[in-house]
Amino acid sequence: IGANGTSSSTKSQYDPNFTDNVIKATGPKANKRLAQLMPGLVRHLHDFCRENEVTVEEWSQSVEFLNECGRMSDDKRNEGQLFWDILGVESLVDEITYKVAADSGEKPTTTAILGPFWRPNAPIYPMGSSTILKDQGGDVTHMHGSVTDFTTGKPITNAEIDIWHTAPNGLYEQQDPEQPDMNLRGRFYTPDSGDYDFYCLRPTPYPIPFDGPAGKFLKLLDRHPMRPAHIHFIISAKGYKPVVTQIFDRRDEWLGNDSVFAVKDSLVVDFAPKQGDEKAGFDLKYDFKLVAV
Ligand code: MBD
Ligand code: FE
Repeated sequence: IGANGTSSSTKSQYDPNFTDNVIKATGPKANKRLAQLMPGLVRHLHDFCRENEVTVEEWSQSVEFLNECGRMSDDKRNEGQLFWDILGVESLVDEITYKVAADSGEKPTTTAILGPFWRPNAPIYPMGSSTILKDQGGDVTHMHGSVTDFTTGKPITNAEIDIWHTAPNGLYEQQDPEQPDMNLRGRFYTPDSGDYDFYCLRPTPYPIPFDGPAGKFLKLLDRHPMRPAHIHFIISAKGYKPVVTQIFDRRDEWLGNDSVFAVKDSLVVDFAPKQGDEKAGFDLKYDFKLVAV
């Protein structure tokens, strides 16, 4: 039985004009983008409810779910974002927003989702320093490479590399009272050579926070909350499109099974054992390639 009114017994509940009336309620001075989005949004939502015969009881649960997400969120917890993440929506809009036209051969650095744990104003460190503010174990890694212009291949000077990742206990610094403020975060600026290097940790796979509504949702879907080990970056430079991205450890067991669907092949990297560096047991080379605006 559908919106086309073919079922005589339910016709009145499925007035074919109902959805159009809601869409037509938008006024002539409406926000342009919203006015463009509303017809599709209302049509999909209404069709969804009709097709699934959503009840008042179920709809109330969805209201409560959204309210719970809001109540749970503050500057350290972004439950709304987590919810969209487990539905793959942040990954989808990331790709829609940042996809690059050129699809053959070598590509500029691919984007990946920001996630809920970036913080502004991470400490600025000189090249070669470490983001590790407290010894909590883990595999110290010397990460290095270059930031170049994808088209010309020329080094980019004064590019900002903003990095953040979890501690070996699987927690970001703001989730964990035992970690110093801004632990495992930092910003680095490239010199004329465009080269960078710093010390960080080989990341650990970890569960997205699952003690809230997003976690309940995962459980109801018989899904796990794990993300493969990853390091987050924002690479930005004057005259270039900023790249929000993540890199992933090829050895990670969750690589093909990310709870927020963010893994892309070109972002999978190899941590190599490193000899002769008393500070680091692993070496990681990764080159960032930016596209001019
Ligand atoms: C994370 O650490 C993350 O990076 C993303 C994208 C979503 C949830 C938790
Ligand atoms: Fe993350």
